[in-house]
Amino acid sequence: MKKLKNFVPLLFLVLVSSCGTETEKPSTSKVETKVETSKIPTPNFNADSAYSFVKAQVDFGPRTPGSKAHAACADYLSKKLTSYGFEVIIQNGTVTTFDKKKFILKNIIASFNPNASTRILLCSHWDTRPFADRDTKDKDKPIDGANDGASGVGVALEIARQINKSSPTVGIDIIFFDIEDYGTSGDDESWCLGSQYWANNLHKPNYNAKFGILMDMVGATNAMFPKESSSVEYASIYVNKVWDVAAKIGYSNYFVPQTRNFVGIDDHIYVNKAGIPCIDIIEFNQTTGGFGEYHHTHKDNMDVIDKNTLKAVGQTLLEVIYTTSN
Ligand code: AHN
Ligand code: ZN
Repeated sequence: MKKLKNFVPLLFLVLVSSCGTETEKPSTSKVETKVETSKIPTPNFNADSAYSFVKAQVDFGPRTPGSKAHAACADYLSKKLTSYGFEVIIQNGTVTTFDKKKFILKNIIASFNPNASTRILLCSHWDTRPFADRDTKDKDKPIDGANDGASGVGVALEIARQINKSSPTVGIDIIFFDIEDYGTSGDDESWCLGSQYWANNLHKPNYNAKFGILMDMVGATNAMFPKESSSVEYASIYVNKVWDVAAKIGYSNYFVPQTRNFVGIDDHIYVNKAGIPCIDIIEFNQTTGGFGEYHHTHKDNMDVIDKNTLKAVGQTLLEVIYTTSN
């Protein structure tokens, strides 16, 4: 009897402790698996597809304000985004260019997961410069704008295609700004008419996004994207986030971790003025100390577009999107 009395609590203790370890272990590993499976894997950015989206725009001809190609391309972009599950609106507004011409601009604005409160804004301009003022010949003719315009839009369309196949937890907005490239040097406000119009007339009252990423000239061979100085000034945490992600997935040869002061004016300035921290991924050319040789010349055609560069930018942005949580 005495022996049994001593034995019972001992047995009880053994049972309790073994029970404890048995229930603890599976529950810990259950939590771990749950965390792992709840992370949506980052899709694989398809550079062939992005390239075809760049080419489709160039095939319309130069998308200069007021042209048939411009109208047809607006229709194409809005239909593409709709087909990828985005709610699309076209913001129309009348603007006057530096040479006193009036145009009705079309900002193409698309939302995925429209009810998600944490949102990432991707943007690019989709118009083409109507003159090749940095060329030596045919300066008054419009350019193809394969890199300056079509490349950023092409990357954004491929991102749209991928997120439609596997929805991220955050909401995504895409804005293709119009009439960015009808400016004249020395007059900062003559550029970026679409983004200026949007900043003064938000498409939704109190529209907000956690941060924005502008893509400008993101398709040329061996492009280098140093950190652009206005982006660092306005939104350094997001510059560092994007460049760190690029380094982590092996693209620091494109996303060079140095700051360069070389842009001055671009659509991200007006997105920042609208209260959304926005960075600019824009090519810096070491030889010219500014834009690439093709910039605002007839060389800005499909020959400058390189799938490896589209891939580096697109995969980095997909990784940013799928590692941002609500
Ligand atoms: C200026 O040339 C002043 N800003 C560059 C904005 C731009 C034009 N990006 C592409 N084309
Ligand atoms: Zn330009």
